[in-house]
Amino acid sequence: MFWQKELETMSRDQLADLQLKKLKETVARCYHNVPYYQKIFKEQGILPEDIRSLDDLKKLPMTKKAALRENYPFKLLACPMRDVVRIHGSSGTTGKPTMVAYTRHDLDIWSDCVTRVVCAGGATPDDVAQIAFGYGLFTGALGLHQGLEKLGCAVIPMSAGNTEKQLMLMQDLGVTVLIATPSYALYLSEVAAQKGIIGNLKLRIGFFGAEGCTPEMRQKIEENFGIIATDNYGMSELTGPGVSGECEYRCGLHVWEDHFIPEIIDPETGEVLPAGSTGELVVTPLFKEALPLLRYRTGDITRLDYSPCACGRTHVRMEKVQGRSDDMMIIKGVNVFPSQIESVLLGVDQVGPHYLLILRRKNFLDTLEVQIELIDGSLLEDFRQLQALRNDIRARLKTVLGLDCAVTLVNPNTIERFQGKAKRVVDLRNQPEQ
Ligand code: DLL
Repeated sequence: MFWQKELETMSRDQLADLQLKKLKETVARCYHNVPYYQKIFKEQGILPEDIRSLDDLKKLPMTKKAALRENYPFKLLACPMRDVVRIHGSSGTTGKPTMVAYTRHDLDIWSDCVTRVVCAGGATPDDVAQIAFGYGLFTGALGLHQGLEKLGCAVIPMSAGNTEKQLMLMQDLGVTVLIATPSYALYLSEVAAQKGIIGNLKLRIGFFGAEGCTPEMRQKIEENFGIIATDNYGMSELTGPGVSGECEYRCGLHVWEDHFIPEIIDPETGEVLPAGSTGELVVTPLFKEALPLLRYRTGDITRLDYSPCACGRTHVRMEKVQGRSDDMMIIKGVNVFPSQIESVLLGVDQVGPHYLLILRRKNFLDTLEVQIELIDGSLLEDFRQLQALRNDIRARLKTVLGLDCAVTLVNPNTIERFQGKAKRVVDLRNQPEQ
């Protein structure tokens, strides 16, 4: 189902014309209203009039998260505060959050983008949607909330946590659509199975995002719940969820190109890479009045596929995010993404999907310990089998990563579960040796 069919299926030529028009407006807005950008433009000798084609995008400076931090809270605002109607902030981490602001127009476009995502993934006004993202500064909950409500779903603003109550409402209210991080969805599915209530649920679609999810993890959630799980992507600086989402063919996430221009760059050199290359996603939003950003470096690693999609949408598809460039662990010189490890672990029958990656430094050398829960804890009593399983996992990891890791098998239900974004990497390398 389409939300804005004309816009979602417009020809690539029309799309390019629209992008250029909106890019010129965005650049002018940044130049005239945001001293930070005006200064850079002057230093680099660029004027808004220099943007005559989409190719001229390359002339524009890229923006990093540091710019938002340095201009905390609102020095990058391009409108008077009285025009701002909503404020969100980046989730988690330490220090001051990165604040983002929206005018009424920004909220309107944002919610349309999210409605496109949920329609593409199969939601309809008949659905009852439970939102298990935390409501607050995080854009996930209110973002999906607005989009689903705009579509006409019955939205339950449950927020994160309180797993028992989540499941009770899912059962009692006949919830058909679940919104959560994949890690929390997995946990919910496990608890539902333990309680023997899966058969009572009417769940049919999951909209999972805000963190990565390997195909293996997705399959596990789908099997547990008996649903279709779709992936959607976004980040607060770009607006929140709704930057891209999967259609029914699930062959990449359509980026709403009438509102966002995506590029792929080499994260090391910043050079724009040719179509089809894997690299860091850089996005220029084209509609933001309150906080316009030019060529924002997302830090997320993916690739773009411009080939036509069977659904009829003409907007480019981005591959599932492989990880963040700053997620990448460099261990003994080897580049390792947590998602690679997750794929290996989920291919082993005897272990469950909950794991922890612990990085340590011993004698100036980095080591990686992979802790993973056994499905059957009684295996811990059988030394021989345990050893064989540990060696098997170690060998599989070595084949994929080219790296020797320590594997620790632990009892079921001993590794922490997450209600928001999962934190699976524990980096102890800068702590005294242990
Ligand atoms: O996570 C926005 C969002 C909420 C997207 C709900 C989808 C659903 P932030 O908190 O600013 O915003 O975090 C943005 O989360 O740069 C990615 O690294 C990661 N991320 C978001 N969606 C996905 C996804 C929201 N589908 C950061 N797959 C981004 C992988 C994702 N990573």
